[in-house]
Amino acid sequence: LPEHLYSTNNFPELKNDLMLRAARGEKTERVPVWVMRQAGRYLEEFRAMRAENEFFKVCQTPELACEVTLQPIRRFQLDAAIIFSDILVVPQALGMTVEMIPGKGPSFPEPLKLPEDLSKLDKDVDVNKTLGYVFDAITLTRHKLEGKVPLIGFSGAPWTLMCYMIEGGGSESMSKPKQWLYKYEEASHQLLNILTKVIIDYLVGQVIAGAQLLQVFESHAGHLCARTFNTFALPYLSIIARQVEEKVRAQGKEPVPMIIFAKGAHYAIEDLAQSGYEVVGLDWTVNPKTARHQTQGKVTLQGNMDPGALYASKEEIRTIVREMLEQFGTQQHIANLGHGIYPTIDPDHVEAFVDAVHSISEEINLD
Ligand code: 1CP
Repeated sequence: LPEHLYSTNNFPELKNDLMLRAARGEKTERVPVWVMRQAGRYLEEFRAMRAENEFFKVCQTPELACEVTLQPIRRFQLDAAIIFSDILVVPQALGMTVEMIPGKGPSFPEPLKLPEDLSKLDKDVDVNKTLGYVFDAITLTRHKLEGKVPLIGFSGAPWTLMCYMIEGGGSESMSKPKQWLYKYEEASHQLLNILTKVIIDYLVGQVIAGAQLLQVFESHAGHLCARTFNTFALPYLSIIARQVEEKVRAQGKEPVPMIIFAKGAHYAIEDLAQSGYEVVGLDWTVNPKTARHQTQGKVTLQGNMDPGALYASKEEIRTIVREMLEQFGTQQHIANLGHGIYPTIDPDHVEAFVDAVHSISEEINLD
């Protein structure tokens, strides 16, 4: 590929800044919309790509990751792209093996079992060496997007990554990492600190590479309670927001808006609104009006249609979107699903969702 596509100095001018304005709490003429897991298995062009390439090979090859990132942008009037990668590239950077098993999901052949296993991690990872492929994918994608929409970078949050590193994969209960919280409190904090450090470097690197917003996925907040969230999740999330901003500035760059999506953290919405993030993502179990009341205009809210609602008819989807937009109000809102899209969703229904957000939010704003 030509050298200039890996240069961070000459990005095309951004033509659609709705997401950025909404994230900063500025006025928008309509509600911006993107979809968690908008690049993924519900798209046939993604499945075709995956049939030819192993999952982490797609992540590790900037041209392939860029292509998959652009697939939903070509189909739908989305207001942001999200770089194609996975939260589990961070445990890989720390030296752990992660495999993606078809039909099952991610699997760690050697998960962490006891506190002494922490010594096996490469604690002083240089993210430019271990995760430079993500930075290259981001830079390339910024060029290929031609300024159409902004590009979101992301990372898993410390507790969520700790879950996978100890549990060894997805789980109903996350009982193994939860045992660590109650049996090995000190080692838990050691691990969370190791993760926080690399996540900060990783997110800063993404901004330097060209990411225009950042989302932190605390996907397993729902396995915690208010007490354990306040001890093992929230302090690290706050440090990440603060230090990413500071370190981006120290490198002579403008900080970007940050989104925290803590799935299942309905008990922590007030605290999350004061944790240093511009945007708080809500899962579909949260009542938008309650969240507005709890956050008092301090942050922009993102979400939160039930991903299952995409199984409804297109007419019904419009009705559900209208109700959602009326509940949120059309300012300080970024429309999204309340979690990732399921692989069995019809792409035409995604289009119906996106188009409904556009037309209905514009209509409400004109009233
Ligand atoms: O074979 C395949 O193609 C696997 C499916 C798949 C995809 C498309 C996985 C495995 N990861 C991804 C991409 C991905 N993962 C993105 C891409 C960008 C986009 O949104 O379009 C993102 C942002 C993620 C983030 C991610 N990975 C999260 C956080 C979001 C969430 O869903 O809460 C989590 C928890 C993961 C772990 C993971 N990776 C893949 C799966 C199936 C899982 C979940 C495992 C589990 O807990 O059961």
